[in-house]
Amino acid sequence: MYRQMINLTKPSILMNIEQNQIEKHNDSLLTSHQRKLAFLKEDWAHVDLESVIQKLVDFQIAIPSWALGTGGTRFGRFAITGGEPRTIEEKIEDVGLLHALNGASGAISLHIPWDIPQNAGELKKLAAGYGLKFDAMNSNTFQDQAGSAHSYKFGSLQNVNKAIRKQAIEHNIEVIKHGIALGSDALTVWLADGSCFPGQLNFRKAFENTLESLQEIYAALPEDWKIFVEYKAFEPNFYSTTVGDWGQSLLYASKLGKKAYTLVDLGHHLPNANIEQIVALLLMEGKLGGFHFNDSKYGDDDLTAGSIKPYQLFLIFNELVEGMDAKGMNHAKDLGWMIDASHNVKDPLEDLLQSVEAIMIAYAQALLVDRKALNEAQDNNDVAKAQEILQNTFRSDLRAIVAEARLRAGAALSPINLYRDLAVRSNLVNHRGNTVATGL
Ligand code: LRH
Ligand code: MN
Repeated sequence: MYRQMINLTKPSILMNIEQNQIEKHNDSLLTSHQRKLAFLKEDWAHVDLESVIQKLVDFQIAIPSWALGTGGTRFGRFAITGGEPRTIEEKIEDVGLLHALNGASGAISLHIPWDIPQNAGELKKLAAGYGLKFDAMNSNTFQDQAGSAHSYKFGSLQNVNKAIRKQAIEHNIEVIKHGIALGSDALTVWLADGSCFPGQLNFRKAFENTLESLQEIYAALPEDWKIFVEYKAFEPNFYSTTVGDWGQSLLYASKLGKKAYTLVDLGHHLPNANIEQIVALLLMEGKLGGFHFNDSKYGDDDLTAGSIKPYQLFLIFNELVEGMDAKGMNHAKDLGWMIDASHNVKDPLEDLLQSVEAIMIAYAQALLVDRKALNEAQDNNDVAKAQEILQNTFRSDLRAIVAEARLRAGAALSPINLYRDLAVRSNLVNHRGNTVATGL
């Protein structure tokens, strides 16, 4: 059992999930789980399921610190029943809780200044107590901070005003310093920069200012760090975005150097974009850094991963497994796996448990695609056969394999049921009150 139980020593600890509670829960579900698993083992006897399950155990998805409370839109924010984390310590507690339940949420991704660490050493110890590490740090030059000298109304790294660019560069360097103290090894830069009307912006100058600014930030990166350039088609600017698509992000990352990569947020594409093809090409170029998983029907809806387009999520993982194996990459370590979601109508912790489950299922399906047969079908232009191979795996219920990985990691067979059976939310409310978290 690699994960320490949540300890009671810390006064702010409100909710602990004892190992015996997880074991009692698992015991109640074990017979049906083992029956389903035995059925799958028979069905997939031609595959090394043990290595698939081990890959699932090793696969960890970072939880965004800004998505542990209720999200909202410009039209409103309807808080859940309360119990939202008030401090960075309570956010780490909540991610620790998720990790105790599913064994697959072993990292938290912080957003500065929403989560400025006061005592990095203490935080590292607290996080380690839950088996958590600090994933990519996120800077924020899309909101003006109280007391800041300059406004980002007309952009940050692109801004025509050198002093404003300098302020944004210094902020990113500050974020790197926080990350170094926490043991993180990556910086995600998402820029809201762009324009709302034709004529407002000189696109070439905006690109050159942004690149020059990113080069200063890049120069401040420790040798073993990565910088993820996150692209987005629109919002909050609605005519142009200065890092607007994968091509522009790839251009920046290629001009910056070997520590720079692109970051794919699934909700940041124009309608009907073929994201799995984008992923395949960025991976081929060695410039895919990581993901912000979520789902969407229209814009940057930040909905639960796999809740709207589960087949697309599977097709993305299908390209990831094919592309990573082609490069001999380590699935769990060589790319940044993060969720970026916002919860307007669901309990944030339940929503995050569902997102992790959907991602693990898509990964399991991709690991079970018969690559040899698929390559043969592709080489023979046997289109129907190729589709059969993919859809056969997608239509297979592999939940017992994902559950088995949790069981072996010391987590719960059914995280969301245990979350409810232990009345975690009402415990949080009793302890924290009707609190609202910082973040989006
Ligand atoms: C921008 C984004 C970015 C974060 C923000 C919270 O839409 O995806 O990754 O900084 O959401
Ligand atoms: Mn994002």
